[in-house]
Amino acid sequence: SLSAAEKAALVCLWGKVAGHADVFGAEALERMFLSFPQTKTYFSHFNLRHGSPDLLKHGGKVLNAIGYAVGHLHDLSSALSDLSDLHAYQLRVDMGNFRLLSHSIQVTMAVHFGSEFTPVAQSAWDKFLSAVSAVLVSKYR
Ligand code: ZNH
Repeated sequence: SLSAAEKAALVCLWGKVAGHADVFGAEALERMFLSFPQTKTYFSHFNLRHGSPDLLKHGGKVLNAIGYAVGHLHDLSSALSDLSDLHAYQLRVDMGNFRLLSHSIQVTMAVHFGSEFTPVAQSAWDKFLSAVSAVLVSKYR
């Protein structure tokens, strides 16, 4: 689980992302699609070009869900229960892809926050995004 310093790092950096969730989310998605092209197969109905409204809208949804999770660290499984149903029963995204998105989100933060994205902050985000991903795949069978 997360130390007090790690929780503080999550809350602090989320505070800086919050007003720009769509832009951060779109950048994370774009990085994921470019580095791991197989992830594009789930989004054949989207326009994936740089700056497209589809990317901004979906990026905002994904990052705002992550922000919601930052506010519910003590109870991630119930906070993310509906999203977990969606990913397990409807979307059936291959589990391996969650690591790829988590990585892309961390690279996006590193680029925007530079030295503020300290080793402690990065490891906190890495653990937290793994925990979020674990909930989202918890109903797979
Ligand atoms: Zn997911 C959707 C989140 C991962 C794919 N997602 C979604 C949404 C959200 C999310 C919020 C929306 C919902 C509604 O609308 O209701 N995701 C999320 C998160 C994560 C994820 C948080 C992690 C962390 N996903 C993922 C991955 C993938 C995906 C990895 C692949 C690659 N999603 C998806 C899809 C969708 C979603 C496909 C649907 C879209 C549309 O719109 O169509």
